[in-house]
Amino acid sequence: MAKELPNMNVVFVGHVDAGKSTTVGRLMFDGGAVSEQEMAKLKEEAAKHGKQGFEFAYIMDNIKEERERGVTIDLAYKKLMTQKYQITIIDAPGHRDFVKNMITGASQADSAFLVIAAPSGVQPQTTEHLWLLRTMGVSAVAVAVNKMDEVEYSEEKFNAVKEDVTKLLKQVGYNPEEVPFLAISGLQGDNVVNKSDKMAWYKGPTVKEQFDLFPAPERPVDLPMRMPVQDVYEITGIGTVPVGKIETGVMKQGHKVIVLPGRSGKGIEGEIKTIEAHHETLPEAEAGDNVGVNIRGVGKKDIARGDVICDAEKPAKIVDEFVAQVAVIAHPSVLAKGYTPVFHVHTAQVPCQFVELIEKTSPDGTKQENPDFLKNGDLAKVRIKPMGNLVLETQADNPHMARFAIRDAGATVAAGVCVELTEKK
Ligand SMILES: Nc1nc2c(ncn2[C@@H]2O[C@H](COP(=O)(O)OP(=O)(O)OP(=O)(O)O)[C@@H](O)[C@H]2O)c(=O)[nH]1
Ligand SMILES: [Mg+2]
Repeated sequence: MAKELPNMNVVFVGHVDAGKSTTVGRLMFDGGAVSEQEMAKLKEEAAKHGKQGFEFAYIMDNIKEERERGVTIDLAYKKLMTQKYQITIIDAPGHRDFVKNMITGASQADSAFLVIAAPSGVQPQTTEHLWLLRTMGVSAVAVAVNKMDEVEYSEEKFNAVKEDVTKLLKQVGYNPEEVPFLAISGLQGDNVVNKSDKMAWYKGPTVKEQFDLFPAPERPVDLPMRMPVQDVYEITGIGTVPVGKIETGVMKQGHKVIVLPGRSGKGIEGEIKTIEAHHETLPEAEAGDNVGVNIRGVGKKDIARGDVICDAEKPAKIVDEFVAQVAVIAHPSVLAKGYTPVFHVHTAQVPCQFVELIEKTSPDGTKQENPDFLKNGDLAKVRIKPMGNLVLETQADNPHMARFAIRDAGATVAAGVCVELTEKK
Protein backbone atom coordinates (compact mmCIF):
# COMPACT_ATOMS: atom_id res chain seq x y z
CA MET A 1 0.00 0.00 0.00
CA ALA A 2 1.25 3.50 -0.80
CA LYS A 3 2.31 5.45 2.23
CA GLU A 4 -0.35 7.93 3.29
CA LEU A 5 0.51 11.58 3.04
CA PRO A 6 0.93 13.33 6.39
CA ASN A 7 -2.04 15.24 7.80
CA MET A 8 -1.93 18.97 8.26
CA ASN A 9 -4.64 21.12 9.85
CA VAL A 10 -4.79 24.66 8.47
CA VAL A 11 -7.00 27.31 10.05
CA PHE A 12 -8.24 30.45 8.24
CA VAL A 13 -8.50 33.39 10.62
CA GLY A 14 -8.84 37.17 10.51
CA HIS A 15 -11.27 40.03 11.04
CA VAL A 16 -14.97 39.65 10.19
CA ASP A 17 -15.72 39.94 6.45
CA ALA A 18 -12.05 39.65 5.44
CA GLY A 19 -13.14 36.89 3.05
CA LYS A 20 -12.01 33.70 4.81
CA SER A 21 -15.05 31.60 3.90
CA THR A 22 -15.13 33.03 0.39
CA THR A 23 -11.48 32.11 -0.15
CA VAL A 24 -11.95 28.57 1.16
CA GLY A 25 -15.16 28.22 -0.90
CA ARG A 26 -13.30 29.41 -4.01
CA LEU A 27 -10.53 26.91 -3.26
CA MET A 28 -13.13 24.13 -3.21
CA PHE A 29 -14.92 25.32 -6.34
CA ASP A 30 -11.81 25.89 -8.46
CA GLY A 31 -10.44 22.59 -7.16
CA GLY A 32 -13.50 20.82 -8.58
CA ALA A 33 -15.08 19.85 -5.24
CA VAL A 34 -18.23 21.90 -5.90
CA SER A 35 -20.24 21.58 -9.13
CA GLU A 36 -21.51 24.42 -11.35
CA GLN A 37 -25.10 23.46 -10.47
CA GLU A 38 -24.41 23.53 -6.75
CA MET A 39 -22.75 26.92 -7.19
CA ALA A 40 -25.76 28.28 -9.13
CA LYS A 41 -28.05 27.12 -6.31
CA LEU A 42 -25.91 28.85 -3.68
CA LYS A 43 -25.86 32.02 -5.73
CA GLU A 44 -29.65 31.98 -5.92
CA GLU A 45 -29.94 31.42 -2.17
CA ALA A 46 -27.51 34.27 -1.44
CA ALA A 47 -29.56 36.60 -3.64
CA LYS A 48 -32.75 35.50 -1.86
CA HIS A 49 -31.25 36.62 1.47
CA GLY A 50 -29.98 39.87 -0.06
CA LYS A 51 -26.43 38.55 0.33
CA GLN A 52 -25.16 38.70 -3.23
CA GLY A 53 -21.48 37.82 -3.34
CA PHE A 54 -21.72 35.41 -0.41
CA GLU A 55 -22.19 32.32 -2.63
CA PHE A 56 -18.62 31.13 -2.16
CA ALA A 57 -18.84 31.75 1.60
CA TYR A 58 -22.03 29.63 1.65
CA ILE A 59 -19.92 26.62 0.68
CA MET A 60 -18.51 26.90 4.20
CA ASP A 61 -21.35 28.66 6.04
CA ASN A 62 -24.05 25.99 6.29
CA ILE A 63 -26.07 27.09 9.31
CA LYS A 64 -29.29 28.97 8.53
CA GLU A 65 -28.35 31.93 10.73
CA GLU A 66 -24.90 32.12 9.12
CA ARG A 67 -26.45 32.34 5.66
CA GLU A 68 -29.07 34.90 6.64
CA ARG A 69 -26.61 37.16 8.44
CA GLY A 70 -23.66 36.56 6.12
CA VAL A 71 -21.31 35.82 9.02
CA THR A 72 -19.55 32.65 10.09
CA ILE A 73 -20.55 31.57 13.59
CA ASP A 74 -19.08 28.11 14.06
CA LEU A 75 -16.07 26.27 12.67
CA ALA A 76 -16.44 24.45 9.35
CA TYR A 77 -14.10 21.79 8.02
CA LYS A 78 -13.10 20.70 4.50
CA LYS A 79 -10.64 18.11 3.24
CA LEU A 80 -8.16 18.78 0.47
CA MET A 81 -5.32 16.72 -0.98
CA THR A 82 -2.15 18.45 -2.12
CA GLN A 83 1.09 16.94 -3.42
CA LYS A 84 2.55 16.75 0.08
CA TYR A 85 -0.33 16.65 2.53
CA GLN A 86 -3.83 15.59 3.39
CA ILE A 87 -5.11 18.96 4.47
CA THR A 88 -7.99 19.63 6.81
CA ILE A 89 -9.08 23.23 6.32
CA ILE A 90 -10.68 24.86 9.35
CA ASP A 91 -12.71 27.97 8.52
CA ALA A 92 -12.98 30.11 11.66
CA PRO A 93 -15.35 33.00 12.39
CA GLY A 94 -13.95 36.53 12.50
CA HIS A 95 -16.76 38.25 14.38
CA ARG A 96 -15.73 39.27 17.90
CA ASP A 97 -18.74 37.50 19.45
CA PHE A 98 -17.43 34.14 18.25
CA VAL A 99 -13.75 34.35 19.23
CA LYS A 100 -14.28 31.31 21.46
CA ASN A 101 -14.92 29.20 18.36
CA MET A 102 -11.88 30.71 16.68
CA ILE A 103 -9.76 29.67 19.69
CA THR A 104 -11.01 26.10 19.36
CA GLY A 105 -10.08 26.16 15.66
CA ALA A 106 -6.63 27.56 16.41
CA SER A 107 -6.07 24.88 19.04
CA GLN A 108 -6.56 22.21 16.36
CA ALA A 109 -4.29 23.85 13.77
CA ASP A 110 -0.70 23.28 12.64
CA SER A 111 -0.58 26.24 10.24
CA ALA A 112 -2.72 29.27 9.52
CA PHE A 113 -3.74 31.78 6.90
CA LEU A 114 -4.33 35.21 8.37
CA VAL A 115 -6.75 36.80 5.90
CA ILE A 116 -6.80 40.58 5.61
CA ALA A 117 -9.01 42.66 3.32
CA ALA A 118 -6.72 44.95 1.32
CA PRO A 119 -9.06 47.99 1.48
CA SER A 120 -9.33 47.93 5.31
CA GLY A 121 -5.92 46.52 6.35
CA VAL A 122 -5.21 45.60 9.99
CA GLN A 123 -8.41 45.48 12.11
CA PRO A 124 -9.05 44.59 15.79
CA GLN A 125 -9.51 40.85 15.22
CA THR A 126 -6.50 40.77 12.89
CA THR A 127 -4.40 41.61 15.94
CA GLU A 128 -6.39 39.49 18.38
CA HIS A 129 -6.34 36.41 16.15
CA LEU A 130 -2.61 36.70 15.55
CA TRP A 131 -1.98 36.77 19.30
CA LEU A 132 -4.25 33.78 19.74
CA LEU A 133 -2.45 31.82 17.00
CA ARG A 134 0.80 32.47 18.80
CA THR A 135 -0.71 31.50 22.14
CA MET A 136 -2.13 28.27 20.79
CA GLY A 137 1.30 27.38 19.40
CA VAL A 138 0.57 27.72 15.68
CA SER A 139 4.09 28.30 14.41
CA ALA A 140 3.57 28.55 10.63
CA VAL A 141 1.54 31.51 9.40
CA ALA A 142 0.91 32.95 5.92
CA VAL A 143 -0.84 36.27 5.34
CA ALA A 144 -3.41 36.43 2.53
CA VAL A 145 -4.05 40.02 1.46
CA ASN A 146 -7.53 39.52 -0.01
CA LYS A 147 -9.97 41.65 -2.02
CA MET A 148 -7.13 42.84 -4.26
CA ASP A 149 -9.85 43.40 -6.90
CA GLU A 150 -11.21 46.22 -4.73
CA VAL A 151 -7.88 48.09 -4.76
CA GLU A 152 -7.27 47.79 -8.53
CA TYR A 153 -4.78 44.98 -7.87
CA SER A 154 -2.36 47.67 -6.68
CA GLU A 155 1.13 46.61 -5.64
CA GLU A 156 1.44 49.81 -3.62
CA LYS A 157 -1.62 48.99 -1.53
CA PHE A 158 -0.37 45.44 -1.04
CA ASN A 159 2.98 46.73 0.21
CA ALA A 160 1.29 49.18 2.58
CA VAL A 161 -0.71 46.36 4.19
CA LYS A 162 2.41 44.20 4.28
CA GLU A 163 4.31 46.91 6.13
CA ASP A 164 1.62 47.23 8.83
CA VAL A 165 1.30 43.48 9.29
CA THR A 166 5.09 43.09 9.48
CA LYS A 167 5.12 45.39 12.53
CA LEU A 168 2.34 43.39 14.09
CA LEU A 169 4.14 40.09 13.46
CA LYS A 170 7.21 41.38 15.28
CA GLN A 171 5.14 42.54 18.25
CA VAL A 172 3.48 39.17 18.57
CA GLY A 173 6.74 37.26 18.24
CA TYR A 174 6.69 35.87 14.70
CA ASN A 175 9.72 36.34 12.48
CA PRO A 176 8.36 38.35 9.51
CA GLU A 177 11.04 36.82 7.25
CA GLU A 178 9.40 33.45 7.72
CA VAL A 179 5.88 34.68 6.96
CA PRO A 180 4.87 34.74 3.28
CA PHE A 181 2.41 37.37 2.01
CA LEU A 182 -0.03 36.42 -0.76
CA ALA A 183 -1.97 38.84 -2.98
CA ILE A 184 -5.37 37.29 -3.75
CA SER A 185 -9.02 37.79 -4.52
CA GLY A 186 -11.18 35.02 -3.12
CA LEU A 187 -14.26 36.34 -4.86
CA GLN A 188 -12.65 36.70 -8.30
CA GLY A 189 -10.44 33.64 -7.93
CA ASP A 190 -7.08 35.40 -8.28
CA ASN A 191 -4.16 33.37 -6.89
CA VAL A 192 -6.38 30.95 -4.99
CA VAL A 193 -6.06 27.86 -7.22
CA ASN A 194 -5.38 29.68 -10.50
CA LYS A 195 -2.61 32.22 -11.01
CA SER A 196 -3.94 35.72 -11.52
CA ASP A 197 -3.32 37.49 -14.83
CA LYS A 198 -4.04 40.84 -13.19
CA MET A 199 -1.00 41.12 -10.92
CA ALA A 200 2.11 40.70 -13.06
CA TRP A 201 4.10 42.23 -10.19
CA TYR A 202 3.21 39.35 -7.84
CA LYS A 203 5.72 36.49 -7.87
CA GLY A 204 4.53 34.53 -4.83
CA PRO A 205 2.53 31.32 -4.54
CA THR A 206 -1.21 30.75 -4.86
CA VAL A 207 -3.15 29.70 -1.75
CA LYS A 208 -3.16 26.11 -3.05
CA GLU A 209 0.62 26.18 -3.56
CA GLN A 210 1.20 27.73 -0.15
CA PHE A 211 -0.17 24.61 1.59
CA ASP A 212 2.82 22.65 0.35
CA LEU A 213 5.22 25.41 1.39
CA PHE A 214 4.17 25.13 5.05
CA PRO A 215 6.70 23.06 6.97
CA ALA A 216 5.61 19.53 7.86
CA PRO A 217 3.97 19.78 11.27
CA GLU A 218 6.14 18.77 14.15
CA ARG A 219 4.61 15.80 15.94
CA PRO A 220 5.81 15.72 19.54
CA VAL A 221 5.41 11.96 19.91
CA ASP A 222 8.19 11.62 22.48
CA LEU A 223 6.45 13.61 25.20
CA PRO A 224 3.94 11.92 27.55
CA MET A 225 0.47 11.43 26.05
CA ARG A 226 -1.92 14.36 26.53
CA MET A 227 -5.33 14.74 24.96
CA PRO A 228 -7.36 17.78 26.07
CA VAL A 229 -11.07 17.04 25.75
CA GLN A 230 -12.91 19.26 23.29
CA ASP A 231 -16.38 17.70 23.63
CA VAL A 232 -18.04 14.58 24.99
CA TYR A 233 -20.59 12.57 23.02
CA GLU A 234 -22.85 9.68 23.91
CA ILE A 235 -22.86 7.26 20.99
CA THR A 236 -25.30 4.37 20.83
CA GLY A 237 -23.50 1.05 20.84
CA ILE A 238 -20.21 2.59 21.95
CA GLY A 239 -20.96 4.72 25.01
CA THR A 240 -19.17 7.85 26.17
CA VAL A 241 -16.84 9.28 23.54
CA PRO A 242 -14.62 12.26 24.43
CA VAL A 243 -13.17 13.91 21.32
CA GLY A 244 -10.19 16.20 20.85
CA LYS A 245 -6.70 16.56 19.47
CA ILE A 246 -3.85 14.53 20.90
CA GLU A 247 -1.35 17.29 21.73
CA THR A 248 1.63 15.13 22.57
CA GLY A 249 2.65 11.49 22.74
CA VAL A 250 1.11 8.31 21.40
CA MET A 251 -2.17 6.69 22.45
CA LYS A 252 -2.78 2.96 22.01
CA GLN A 253 -5.63 0.59 22.60
CA GLY A 254 -5.23 -0.83 26.10
CA HIS A 255 -3.32 2.28 27.25
CA LYS A 256 -3.76 2.99 30.99
CA VAL A 257 -4.85 6.60 31.30
CA ILE A 258 -6.02 9.10 33.88
CA VAL A 259 -8.55 11.83 33.16
CA LEU A 260 -7.51 15.03 34.96
CA PRO A 261 -9.07 16.74 36.84
CA GLY A 262 -12.21 14.73 35.94
CA ARG A 263 -15.46 15.03 37.84
CA SER A 264 -13.76 14.08 41.13
CA GLY A 265 -11.15 16.82 40.78
CA LYS A 266 -8.47 14.26 41.60
CA GLY A 267 -8.42 12.26 38.40
CA ILE A 268 -10.32 9.23 37.14
CA GLU A 269 -8.45 6.17 35.93
CA GLY A 270 -9.36 4.10 32.92
CA GLU A 271 -8.09 2.17 29.94
CA ILE A 272 -8.39 3.10 26.26
CA LYS A 273 -10.85 0.70 24.66
CA THR A 274 -11.28 2.17 21.17
CA ILE A 275 -9.78 5.02 19.16
CA GLU A 276 -11.63 6.45 16.19
CA ALA A 277 -10.84 9.05 13.55
CA HIS A 278 -12.97 9.84 10.49
CA HIS A 279 -15.28 6.88 11.23
CA GLU A 280 -12.38 4.45 11.24
CA THR A 281 -11.17 2.46 14.21
CA LEU A 282 -7.44 2.78 14.81
CA PRO A 283 -5.08 0.65 16.91
CA GLU A 284 -3.16 3.80 17.86
CA ALA A 285 -3.06 7.52 17.24
CA GLU A 286 -0.45 10.17 17.91
CA ALA A 287 0.23 13.84 18.49
CA GLY A 288 -1.61 15.94 15.93
CA ASP A 289 -4.47 13.49 15.39
CA ASN A 290 -8.05 14.55 16.09
CA VAL A 291 -9.77 11.51 17.55
CA GLY A 292 -12.71 10.20 19.54
CA VAL A 293 -12.01 7.59 22.21
CA ASN A 294 -13.93 5.27 24.45
CA ILE A 295 -12.34 4.67 27.84
CA ARG A 296 -13.15 1.66 30.00
CA GLY A 297 -14.02 2.95 33.48
CA VAL A 298 -14.88 6.49 32.36
CA GLY A 299 -18.57 7.35 31.94
CA LYS A 300 -20.46 10.44 30.88
CA LYS A 301 -20.50 11.87 34.38
CA ASP A 302 -16.75 11.55 34.84
CA ILE A 303 -15.44 13.64 31.98
CA ALA A 304 -16.09 17.04 30.39
CA ARG A 305 -14.59 19.63 28.08
CA GLY A 306 -11.40 20.98 29.61
CA ASP A 307 -10.29 17.68 31.13
CA VAL A 308 -7.05 16.17 29.89
CA ILE A 309 -6.63 12.46 29.14
CA CYS A 310 -3.09 11.68 30.31
CA ASP A 311 -0.74 8.75 30.33
CA ALA A 312 -1.37 7.19 33.77
CA GLU A 313 2.34 6.50 34.26
CA LYS A 314 3.33 10.11 33.59
CA PRO A 315 0.30 12.25 34.40
CA ALA A 316 0.19 16.04 34.27
CA LYS A 317 -0.35 17.96 37.49
CA ILE A 318 -3.31 19.85 38.86
CA VAL A 319 -1.84 23.21 39.81
CA ASP A 320 -2.08 25.05 43.07
CA GLU A 321 -0.19 28.12 41.84
CA PHE A 322 1.96 28.97 38.85
CA VAL A 323 4.32 31.65 37.59
CA ALA A 324 3.79 32.83 34.02
CA GLN A 325 5.23 35.21 31.47
CA VAL A 326 2.28 37.33 30.43
CA ALA A 327 1.95 39.80 27.54
CA VAL A 328 -0.81 42.37 27.95
CA ILE A 329 -2.46 42.80 24.55
CA ALA A 330 -5.62 44.85 24.89
CA HIS A 331 -7.00 45.84 28.26
CA PRO A 332 -9.19 48.94 28.54
CA SER A 333 -7.39 50.10 31.72
CA VAL A 334 -4.78 48.48 33.98
CA LEU A 335 -4.36 45.03 35.57
CA ALA A 336 -3.45 44.83 39.25
CA LYS A 337 -3.06 42.24 42.01
CA GLY A 338 -6.42 40.58 42.68
CA TYR A 339 -7.52 40.66 39.02
CA THR A 340 -9.44 37.42 38.29
CA PRO A 341 -10.21 36.92 34.60
CA VAL A 342 -10.96 33.67 32.78
CA PHE A 343 -7.92 31.74 31.53
CA HIS A 344 -8.29 29.68 28.36
CA VAL A 345 -5.78 26.85 28.64
CA HIS A 346 -5.90 24.09 25.98
CA THR A 347 -9.68 23.37 26.03
CA ALA A 348 -10.27 24.47 29.63
CA GLN A 349 -11.70 27.73 30.88
CA VAL A 350 -10.88 28.48 34.49
CA PRO A 351 -10.96 31.76 36.43
CA CYS A 352 -7.53 32.51 37.88
CA GLN A 353 -6.33 35.29 40.14
CA PHE A 354 -3.23 37.46 39.76
CA VAL A 355 -1.74 37.08 43.26
CA GLU A 356 1.66 38.72 42.73
CA LEU A 357 3.14 40.96 40.05
CA ILE A 358 6.78 39.89 40.22
CA GLU A 359 8.33 42.12 37.54
CA LYS A 360 7.52 43.85 34.31
CA THR A 361 9.19 45.17 31.18
CA SER A 362 7.48 48.14 29.54
CA PRO A 363 7.35 48.59 25.75
CA ASP A 364 10.23 51.14 26.02
CA GLY A 365 12.42 48.45 27.63
CA THR A 366 12.39 49.71 31.24
CA LYS A 367 12.18 47.00 33.88
CA GLN A 368 10.48 47.25 37.24
CA GLU A 369 10.23 44.85 40.17
CA ASN A 370 6.94 44.44 42.06
CA PRO A 371 5.03 46.88 39.87
CA ASP A 372 1.63 48.11 41.09
CA PHE A 373 -0.09 47.46 37.79
CA LEU A 374 0.33 46.27 34.19
CA LYS A 375 -0.92 47.93 31.04
CA ASN A 376 -1.02 47.31 27.30
CA GLY A 377 2.30 46.37 25.80
CA ASP A 378 3.83 45.25 29.12
CA LEU A 379 5.53 41.88 29.43
CA ALA A 380 5.36 40.62 32.99
CA LYS A 381 6.20 37.78 35.29
CA VAL A 382 3.13 37.07 37.40
CA ARG A 383 2.19 34.58 40.12
CA ILE A 384 -1.27 33.19 39.46
CA LYS A 385 -3.73 31.09 41.44
CA PRO A 386 -6.43 29.06 39.68
CA MET A 387 -9.85 29.36 41.32
CA GLY A 388 -10.74 25.85 40.17
CA ASN A 389 -9.00 22.64 39.15
CA LEU A 390 -6.65 23.30 36.28
CA VAL A 391 -4.23 21.06 34.40
CA LEU A 392 -1.25 22.99 33.11
CA GLU A 393 2.41 22.19 32.48
CA THR A 394 5.55 24.28 32.36
CA GLN A 395 7.09 25.43 29.11
CA ALA A 396 10.12 23.25 29.89
CA ASP A 397 8.10 20.07 30.58
CA ASN A 398 5.57 20.35 27.76
CA PRO A 399 5.31 23.58 25.74
CA HIS A 400 2.10 22.29 24.12
CA MET A 401 0.34 22.34 27.47
CA ALA A 402 1.86 25.54 28.86
CA ARG A 403 0.22 28.35 26.89
CA PHE A 404 -2.94 30.27 27.69
CA ALA A 405 -5.04 33.25 26.68
CA ILE A 406 -6.70 35.56 29.19
CA ARG A 407 -10.17 36.73 28.24
CA ASP A 408 -12.36 39.28 29.94
CA ALA A 409 -15.68 40.82 28.92
CA GLY A 410 -15.64 39.17 25.50
CA ALA A 411 -12.12 40.16 24.49
CA THR A 412 -8.64 38.67 24.71
CA VAL A 413 -6.73 40.94 27.08
CA ALA A 414 -3.49 39.01 27.48
CA ALA A 415 -1.62 35.84 26.57
CA GLY A 416 1.06 33.90 28.33
CA VAL A 417 3.03 30.81 29.11
CA CYS A 418 3.60 28.92 32.38
CA VAL A 419 7.23 28.78 33.50
CA GLU A 420 6.97 27.36 37.05
CA LEU A 421 4.25 25.60 38.99
CA THR A 422 3.40 24.02 42.31
CA GLU A 423 1.15 20.99 42.48
CA LYS A 424 -2.17 20.93 44.31
CA LYS A 425 -2.10 18.32 47.07
N1 LIG B 1 -14.60 42.29 -3.79
C1 LIG B 1 -14.34 41.24 -3.06
N2 LIG B 1 -15.19 40.87 -2.09
C2 LIG B 1 -14.90 39.79 -1.37
C3 LIG B 1 -13.72 39.02 -1.58
N3 LIG B 1 -13.70 38.00 -0.69
C4 LIG B 1 -14.83 38.12 0.03
N4 LIG B 1 -15.55 39.18 -0.36
C5 LIG B 1 -16.84 39.64 0.17
O1 LIG B 1 -16.69 39.95 1.54
C6 LIG B 1 -17.87 39.59 2.26
C7 LIG B 1 -17.51 38.68 3.41
O2 LIG B 1 -16.99 37.47 2.91
P1 LIG B 1 -16.85 36.16 3.85
O3 LIG B 1 -16.13 35.16 3.04
O4 LIG B 1 -18.14 35.79 4.46
O5 LIG B 1 -15.89 36.74 4.97
P2 LIG B 1 -15.36 35.96 6.27
O6 LIG B 1 -13.98 36.43 6.51
O7 LIG B 1 -15.55 34.49 6.12
O8 LIG B 1 -16.33 36.55 7.39
P3 LIG B 1 -16.66 35.91 8.85
O9 LIG B 1 -16.48 34.45 8.73
O10 LIG B 1 -18.05 36.30 9.18
O11 LIG B 1 -15.66 36.51 9.78
C8 LIG B 1 -18.81 38.97 1.22
O12 LIG B 1 -19.67 39.97 0.77
C9 LIG B 1 -17.88 38.54 0.10
O13 LIG B 1 -18.49 38.54 -1.15
C10 LIG B 1 -12.83 39.45 -2.60
O14 LIG B 1 -11.78 38.87 -2.87
N5 LIG B 1 -13.19 40.57 -3.30
MG1 LIG C 1 -16.56 33.19 7.28
